[in-house]
Amino acid sequence: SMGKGVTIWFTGLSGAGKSTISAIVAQKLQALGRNVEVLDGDEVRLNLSAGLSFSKADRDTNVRRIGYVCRLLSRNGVIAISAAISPYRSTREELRTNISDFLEIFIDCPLGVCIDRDVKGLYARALKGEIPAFTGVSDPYEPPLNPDLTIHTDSETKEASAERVVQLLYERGYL
Ligand code: GGZ
Repeated sequence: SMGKGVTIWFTGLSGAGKSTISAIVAQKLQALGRNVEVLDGDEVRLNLSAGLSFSKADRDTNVRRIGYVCRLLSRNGVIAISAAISPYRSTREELRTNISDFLEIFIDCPLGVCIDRDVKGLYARALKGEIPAFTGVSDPYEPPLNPDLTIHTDSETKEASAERVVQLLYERGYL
């Protein structure tokens, strides 16, 4: 149903928990009767951004495409959630400028913890040099300097993290 739309922009390393938190937040918001769409980095790269690489230029293109879709959705009352690494600070800042209702949420998890988790085995491969330009290993990640919220997935439960996101939406008048 209708309500004020907003773009929730998660940013963080591979394996930090962006997809997990997004899915829980989406479920909670849907339970409140809101229309929600999640644009997951992984999923987007199979569809909207099929064929893009992990060069800086292609990552920026990917992030701008996701931002464009989020803008269209959120200006029409949808809560649009992005869960892409989006490693570059200035590209994220560009989105904040272009999207009128925009919340940047840092999914902060130490690289060592992401490496230990290594859910998909990508870090092991990246550390062996088998995946070039892997974020955090051989490619940059620029953490936000002034995010609307920081989530520490190594020290709080995913339920508590998701609840803090919902709380932020209440505080900012989107719920
Ligand atoms: C980072 C990579 C790379 C490289 C493949 N660097 O944890 P995942 O597997 O499922 O999610 C990661 C995903 C990152 O794509 P994004 O679209 O979110 O990145 S960006 O915002 O920078 O455009 C990871 C996988 O793709 N993956 N190669 N080199 N992550």
